[in-house]
Amino acid sequence: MSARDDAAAPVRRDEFAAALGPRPSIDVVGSPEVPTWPVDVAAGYRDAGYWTGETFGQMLRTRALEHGGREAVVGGGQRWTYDELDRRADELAGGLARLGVRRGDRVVVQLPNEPVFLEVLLGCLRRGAVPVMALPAHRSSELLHFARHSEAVALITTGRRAGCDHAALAEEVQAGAPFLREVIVDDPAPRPGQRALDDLRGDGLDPDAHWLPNGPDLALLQLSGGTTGLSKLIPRTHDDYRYSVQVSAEVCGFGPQTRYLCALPAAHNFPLSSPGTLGTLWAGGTVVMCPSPDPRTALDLIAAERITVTGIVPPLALAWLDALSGGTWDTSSLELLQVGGAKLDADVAARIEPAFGARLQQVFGMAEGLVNYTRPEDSPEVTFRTQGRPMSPGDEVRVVDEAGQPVAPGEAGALQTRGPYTIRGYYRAPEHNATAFTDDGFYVTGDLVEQTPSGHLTVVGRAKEQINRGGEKVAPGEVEHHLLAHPDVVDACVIGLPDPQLGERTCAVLLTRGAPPTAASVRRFVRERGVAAFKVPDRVAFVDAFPTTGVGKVSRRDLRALLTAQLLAPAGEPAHPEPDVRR
Ligand code: OOB
Repeated sequence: MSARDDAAAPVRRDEFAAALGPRPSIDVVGSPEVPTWPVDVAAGYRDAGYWTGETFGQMLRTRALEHGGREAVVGGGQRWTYDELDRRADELAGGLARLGVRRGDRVVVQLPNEPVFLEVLLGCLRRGAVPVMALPAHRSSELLHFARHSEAVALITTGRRAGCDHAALAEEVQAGAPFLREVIVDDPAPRPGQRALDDLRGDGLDPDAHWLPNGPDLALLQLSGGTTGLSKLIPRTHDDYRYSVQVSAEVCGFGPQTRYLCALPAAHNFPLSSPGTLGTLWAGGTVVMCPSPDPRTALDLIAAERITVTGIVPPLALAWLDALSGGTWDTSSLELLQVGGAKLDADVAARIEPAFGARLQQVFGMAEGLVNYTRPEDSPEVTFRTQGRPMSPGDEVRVVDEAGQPVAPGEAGALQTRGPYTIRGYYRAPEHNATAFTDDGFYVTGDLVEQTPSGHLTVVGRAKEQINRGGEKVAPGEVEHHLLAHPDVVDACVIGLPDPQLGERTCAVLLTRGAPPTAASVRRFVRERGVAAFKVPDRVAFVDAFPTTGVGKVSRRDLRALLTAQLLAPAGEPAHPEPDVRR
């Protein structure tokens, strides 16, 4: 019997439950495990019209009814209209239902920048299954964590892409995640024990279509950059995420004429919702999926597809600027270039408009919620030097000192925020939530900012132990955990060092027993533990002892100063004491 026959056989719900053995819990939104907004606050957001109750499944259907024949998504040689995307989402939802994937069940999704990403995402959202938004760069250790922590019942991934065999990766995850019943691969010839995505397509509508999600339900689980440990999962509801998509699209002037190039990994909050692919679909525009953000691929697509807007991180802005200065590309269709995810240098900001012939917009956002944009009416000074202002009138931001008291206007302080699309707690993380959120529900962002009288924010530093590697976030604790598993390593500390391209690069500082291993072997060791390449330390340094703080903790600040001095020291004048910094 083929997998399809098996799935199509009528099964009673009670039989299903018995046949499947242990079932992961269905989350109760609003429980301590899945925190949500207090009832009166939620009512206020509904009264204000922020939350409409419309789900993403409904949003797509409405757009298909309005713009059925218009192009919705392009990429990988395919062009789908709104009608086609809507039909595909229906079929996917139906396929998931036939596999027993219920409303509220978690599904880890790891797909490349191809139209299938939106097909699967919208299929899950229509079914009410909750996608966990993995990036293509994630490897077994991250995927296992997502699957276990969310008790995912399914993993949807691709075949071989960019040198990675995702189906083989999925096999590893399957072996270590007890609730994972289904591994679905976008490949016509799946491995034994896995299922082809095609099996979910083409069998028509969701047989349980009456049992659809509602506005307050969980829509998806975004990923946090993390600080000390593994990524936290970020519970976003249909109500809050759809609102963030809508207000983003409005602030950025998206409409049916918008042609958005999705150049960053599609699952990330920035290209997904700020306004990104979902904002483009909300506005009835066209999404063009860009398989790689390298300048040649992206600039070729901008010209060929008459792209009007795209969003990138600062290192890509530098790479694209460099390419433009050395070659000829037609960027005349581009109206808006969004740059965010990490701090954009003001001088680089000033080069964008002349080079691209497009307006620059700075975007300072976070997967937990708050998104700030610079606006068309902002002066060049504000556009170049600030990271924008909050997008919604419902956003509350405060800038506080170490005692939690508001700083004087214009002074630097820690940014805290709450509002109609900023979460009130991470998913299944009550202990962490106790410190990441204040008693009155503000998210402690870990960013140090200055606020202008107009409400614009300039990011001036970070209070959190996170490294921002050109927009990709690295949690030192997560990498240290892998380093400590190395047989020669006694202690490890991962820090960020300044870098002209990426803003920061990672450096693993190690205390070893015996002769230190080579930097290359340490890097290989971390890679082979199954972590995303962007978390593998860029540099490895060895010390005889760590500088410590008054209470005996490793002083990351001193270590950073020491290694930065060493990097900056002219050749032949090593800083003292001399750490052995190797690439
Ligand atoms: C975006 O989201 P995440 O969750 O990957 O990272 C959030 C953190 C912020 O807390 C801040 O530390 C940093 O990334 N960040 C910026 C920045 N944008 C984000 N730091 C300085 N300047 C900026 N423009 O990165 C994200 C989510 C939605 C839209 C845009 C970016």
